[in-house]
Amino acid sequence: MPVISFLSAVLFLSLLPPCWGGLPLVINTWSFKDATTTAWKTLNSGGSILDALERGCAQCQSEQCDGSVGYGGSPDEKGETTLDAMIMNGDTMEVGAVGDLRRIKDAIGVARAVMERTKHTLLVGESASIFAENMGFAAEDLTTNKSLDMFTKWLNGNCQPNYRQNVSPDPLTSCGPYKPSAVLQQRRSVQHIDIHAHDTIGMIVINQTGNVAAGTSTNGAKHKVPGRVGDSPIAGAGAYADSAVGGAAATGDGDVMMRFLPSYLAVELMRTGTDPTTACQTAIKRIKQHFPHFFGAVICANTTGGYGAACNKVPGFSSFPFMVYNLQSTDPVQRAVDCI
Ligand code: SD4
Repeated sequence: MPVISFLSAVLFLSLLPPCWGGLPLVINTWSFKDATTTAWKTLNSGGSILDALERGCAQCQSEQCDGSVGYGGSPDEKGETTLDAMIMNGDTMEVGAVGDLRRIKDAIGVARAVMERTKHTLLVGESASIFAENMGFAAEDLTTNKSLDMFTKWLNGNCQPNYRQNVSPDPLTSCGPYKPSAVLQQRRSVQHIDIHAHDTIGMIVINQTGNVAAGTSTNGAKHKVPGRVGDSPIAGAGAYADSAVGGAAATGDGDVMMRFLPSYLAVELMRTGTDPTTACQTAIKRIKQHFPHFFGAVICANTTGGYGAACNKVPGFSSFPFMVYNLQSTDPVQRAVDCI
């Protein structure tokens, strides 16, 4: 290579942001390394972006990543574990998702079946489970000794904390059954997800030619009201992908975050040329304006291989780890951002 073009190549590389490593790229929330590796290997052995996304998230489901993905975690008020998941194809803008899925372990697999084997986008609850069984997914009990133990301790502690408000008897001291209270408080408080029992997997996969898939899998919020569906299976909230731009995925207080469609907002900002880190920060700041104490983080990546993340600083959560796999290393690398 002539000296001039070598120097200009060096100059070009030095001008690139630090969070850049070209394509392909796999990035996911938290330190779920095996999920990253599985997605990367799937992509590099000829699998599609959807295969990589599905297998990466499925890895976390079977490992029960941090107890908050897959079976046997986050029991609801009745002690049952229910699952939310989604997958989005940024080439076709197709989405498949499941919410409040019961008795089926492979939530991301069912989400993909919704996308590929129906004309719908989101199936929920008991009917989603029946759909899954009909599609060949095994029905199993999602309860484990650990989730049973968590549930029993919660019951013995007067069902604290819980997600009820404006009901009687007082949800701060009782297990119900609840009835609507006579007076409705005007400014209702937010029940935060336990930041020590969090960790939805949100993943973005971008192949060599810039095709993007994004998705999520989670068992949601611990001690949720039965029937609750969080942000993870909602397109634009839990994740979003557009192969013209990039992808984003979110984790945290889903009940709050889903009102702001942070993944959609981040992708739209990147569409206008905003770099991934700033796009993620803006999505977090938008929520923070209204809910300063929400717990949450967003990851973002664009089709040139740039990536970034942001999180909201709250007590006990000042930095957010995420995994990145690209051609710059032979293993997935854990990165972290300081929360804002
Ligand atoms: C939910 N967003 O169901 C998920 C939970 C989560 O970190 O991501 N926790 O609200």
